[in-house]
Amino acid sequence: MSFEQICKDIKSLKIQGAVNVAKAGVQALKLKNDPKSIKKLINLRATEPALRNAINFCLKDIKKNPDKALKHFEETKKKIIKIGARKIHEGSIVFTHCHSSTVTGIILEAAKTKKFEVHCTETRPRYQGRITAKELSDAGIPVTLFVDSGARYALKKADIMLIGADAILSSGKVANKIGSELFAEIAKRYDIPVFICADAWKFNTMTIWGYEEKLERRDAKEVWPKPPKGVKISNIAFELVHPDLITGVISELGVYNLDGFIAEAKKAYPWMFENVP
Ligand code: RUB
Repeated sequence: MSFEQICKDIKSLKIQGAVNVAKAGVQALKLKNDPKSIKKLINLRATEPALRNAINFCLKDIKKNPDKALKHFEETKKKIIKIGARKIHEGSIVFTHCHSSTVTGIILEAAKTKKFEVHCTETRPRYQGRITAKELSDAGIPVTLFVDSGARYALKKADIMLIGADAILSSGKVANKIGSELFAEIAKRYDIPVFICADAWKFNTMTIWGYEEKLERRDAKEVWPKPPKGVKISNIAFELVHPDLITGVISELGVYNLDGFIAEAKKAYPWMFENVP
């Protein structure tokens, strides 16, 4: 695939989910790594520190590091999946939102030895919940898809909420698909543990230095192609989940609360913390 095609597929969400976006970004970087192309890659989607961290890592040694970065994502995914699968118990109901390859990986792994159900929300406006529902149902896992506003019904009987992450900030807040905090609040009300399942390269170290993680705003036409004149449309792709709502982060470094996760990330990937502005 060409550099331009990869960029187009990331922008249009044909390639979606933070890890897939980061991996595709690394493939694109292998094709073109001049400053203009790097800038283009980094700005394809806001709220994607895994992509930015992967690019920074690759630029340290452009010959060797792109393959190392791809290997990183493969190996960490395996670890996260193993750890995460232990959190799913026989006979339980797992709630998830949107499509996170990390979460579906965990669910597929758990389904090798346990029987349980999945409730997922459709994820307006781009319906990534359907990708989740199809992937899991194709694997023989019982799945029920709910409209987003049916999340309370979906969560009421759930035992665990597993969601992915696009960005983890120094404040402990986690950016994930719009709706994530709303649903985490409902989960808290019913005492359902909420786990963030994420590769530690999703930590935005620049937030330590006061920079903000921008939340992507997408085209209004995704929500309503031809709205009546005068109707304003908000199409914010992500929202920040408050750390109070998060039981733990399941990453390749283990299961930790947000502070523990950040401390472990610092030990494991010191290079990520080197960019002091
Ligand atoms: C996808 C989304 C996912 C995270 C994590 O949003 O919010 O939960 O990216 O995914 P979009 P993964 O469809 O807008 O990219 O675990 O695969 O990195």
